[in-house]
Amino acid sequence: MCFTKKVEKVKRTVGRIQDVSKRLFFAGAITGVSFLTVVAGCSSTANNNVDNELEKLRNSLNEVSKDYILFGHQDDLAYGVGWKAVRGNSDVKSSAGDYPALFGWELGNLGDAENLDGVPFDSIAGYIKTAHAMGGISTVSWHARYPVTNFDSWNLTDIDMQSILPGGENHALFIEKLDLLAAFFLELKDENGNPIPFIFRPWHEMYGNWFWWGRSKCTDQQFIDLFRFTIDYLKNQKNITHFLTAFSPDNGFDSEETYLERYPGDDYVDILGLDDYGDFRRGRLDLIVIKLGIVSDLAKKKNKIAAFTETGSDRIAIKNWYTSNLLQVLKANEKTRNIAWVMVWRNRDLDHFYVPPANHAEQEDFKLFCDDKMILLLDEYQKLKK
Ligand code: BMA
Repeated sequence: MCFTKKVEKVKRTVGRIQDVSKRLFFAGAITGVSFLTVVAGCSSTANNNVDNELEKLRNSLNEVSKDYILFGHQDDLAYGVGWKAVRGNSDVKSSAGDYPALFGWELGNLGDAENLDGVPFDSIAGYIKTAHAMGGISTVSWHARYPVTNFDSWNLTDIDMQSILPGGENHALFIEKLDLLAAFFLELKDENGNPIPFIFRPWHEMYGNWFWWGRSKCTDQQFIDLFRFTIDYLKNQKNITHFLTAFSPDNGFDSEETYLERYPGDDYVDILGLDDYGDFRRGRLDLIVIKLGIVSDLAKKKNKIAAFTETGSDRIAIKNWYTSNLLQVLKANEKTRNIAWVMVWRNRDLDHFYVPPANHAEQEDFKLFCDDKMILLLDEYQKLKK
């Protein structure tokens, strides 16, 4: 069934699921056992194969991180500067000769036919399958609409986080969004029908004030509840287990303690990330090195994977940004070298891009960056796996 049809099916069944969810939650509240704990038992039958594939992905990232850093690009196969939906196209490939090893995708506006950047959800599922077939890794972010008003992620009007959490009067509307998410994730299967392992990076940049799940719109505890409920619901209620979860703060922290203020807990997180554009813009490479160091140290202590989950210089406004900024930061020390991947944001057009398209003045610098022994594109990553 194509994803759009599946969405319709989800919408039809959502009322029934909400009822079950409410009953379970309230039953749990009465007995003192969270309903998520109750349904957790159901997932013990989780397919071993799924677990194996997920462990392979985790191990692969751990192995890579010892000596290399994978290069990733948002929406790489979907469009680039001057093209859209051309099979096989990629701005990273046209510029540096190979596809990225990691591909970022975005699920904002789930429930519509297209995501918030105009990419059909059916196509996104297809790109994730293609990326997997090529041996690449997909990471998925979700600029979710606020479930009550359906305003976009950046709209901070009328946010009442408590109302969408378990027990809140709008919780059912949140469940409706999670069901759409679950339906999409269930579509992610390879040609043999096996679930494709991927990285889910929800509720990112939670220390900023630009998203409805940011600092100004919810308490740390409410954020943690939101994050935990999302993961618990997918895993325990929907039995979706073929993903690693990334915790992906923006640069608004300066110590392990402040990095962890909204951390949902070790049981909920596999990857510790950092999204940082601002420190590059301000020329504060020193701060990025410190922040990546904090992430890397914590990952080591907690036996997690560290990653530079989002970064870039829009329109490559900083000359030779790839070698004079990004590579310097990544090579700064043992800690920064220990991150598993770095991902830059999307190439919409010449007014908004992060990978220089072919023949752009920054192409040579980008190639130099990609040629560095530490940085892996797709082909090099495949060779390493063998
Ligand atoms: C932002 C910009 C927006 C886009 C959003 C979600 O950084 O690229 O144009 O809609 O990410 O992908």
